Amino acid sequence: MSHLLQTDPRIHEIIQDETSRQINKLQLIASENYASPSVLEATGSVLTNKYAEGYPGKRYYGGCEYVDQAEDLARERLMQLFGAKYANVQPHSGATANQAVYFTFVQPGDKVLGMDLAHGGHLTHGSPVNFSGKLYDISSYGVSKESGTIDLDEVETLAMREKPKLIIVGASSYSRNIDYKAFRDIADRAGAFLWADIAHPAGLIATKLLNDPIPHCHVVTSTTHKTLRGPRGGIIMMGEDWENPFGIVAPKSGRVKMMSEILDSVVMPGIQGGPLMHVVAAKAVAFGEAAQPSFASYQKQVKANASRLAGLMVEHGFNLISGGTDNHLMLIDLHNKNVTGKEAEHAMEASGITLNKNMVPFDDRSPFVTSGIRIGTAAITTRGFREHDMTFVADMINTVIDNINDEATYDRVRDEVRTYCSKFPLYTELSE
Ligand code: DSN
Repeated sequence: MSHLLQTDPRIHEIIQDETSRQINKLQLIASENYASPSVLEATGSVLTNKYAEGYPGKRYYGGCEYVDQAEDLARERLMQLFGAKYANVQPHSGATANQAVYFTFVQPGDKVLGMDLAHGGHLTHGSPVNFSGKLYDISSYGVSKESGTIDLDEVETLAMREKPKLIIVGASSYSRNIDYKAFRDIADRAGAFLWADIAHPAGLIATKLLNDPIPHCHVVTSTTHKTLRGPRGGIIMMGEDWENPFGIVAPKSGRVKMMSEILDSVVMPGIQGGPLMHVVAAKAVAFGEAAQPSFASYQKQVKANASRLAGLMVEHGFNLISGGTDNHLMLIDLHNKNVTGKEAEHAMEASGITLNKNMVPFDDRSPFVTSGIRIGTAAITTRGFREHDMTFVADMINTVIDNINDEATYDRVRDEVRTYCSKFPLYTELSE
């Protein structure tokens, strides 16, 4: 950072402020984590200078001998981690990885069935404000009002009625284990491809703490920066490679192209140009870290922390959608506390606790207000929080909700949070 301090003190200051924010506040956003110093180092490396359109051994630019090695390592490590036969590590983001799946498996106007964003789905799973909702004929399933869990009967009814070409399974605020095999049975009966988006639980799936989608889905996408704890980015995987069923052949030989070839060409040159090779290298670092025994222990702790925190929140009288959690997150309906998601997010932020407002299933408020909050344990577990620390986390959240609009409470909680966080040093080499 010494160069930046000299050449651009304003940006240097902003980065230092953000570092302090991440260190001194409770980071409970379920889609965030703290990447390791090694991941940060690779992300900030000279690989950012290299253009490498194409794939290893088949680039449109010279000088790719080293970035080729980084991309090969990233792909090999990722396939090993998830037991996949195909991986593409170039998507700049989860949204881009998802776009590649749409462009590979369906045509504009085709029917697609995905989880409703308001019930826990993802923006790119058919929201009307996203390209997915604009380009495709989307039907959405949700959770049961009674149980708060995915209503497989509804999924099956919709699938058999709509006969979508593609079914998407995966969520951004769903706290339960997903039965990918049941989804595959439904997809087979409806004649649909099945695609799992595991952006949120990827780390827990890689360490076998949740059901494995790879054997049951035609294609799997993820981001790399949530529970997987890598740099920001996207990935695409398949458990098997197979000849494409769309009649796409190689121009000269007439050979039927494999799905891997089609997915690769949809990512580049179809959607993206030059891959971000510094990020690809950082993905390789993260996948290497995820293969270590310490990563499995970390994921177990993420899950144990979420489970303990969920239990404590219930004891404090909070209403958890589905009653608890199997993964790293929980979704809380604040109706019984007479607080909106927006008010809660604001109050928490003022108190040194960072989380996000979130729609709850069957919400009667807009996405800008919402009736819920989402809490995740991936980041605080990285910095060393254990189950007994969840008592502090639950008590602080409960205190703020019980004292909404009381600035004195916010000030007191913020001081307590800062003191508590100081017991868990983080990024010591990056702080001033
Ligand atoms: N925006 C990400 C999240 O917060 O879950 C993915 O949808």
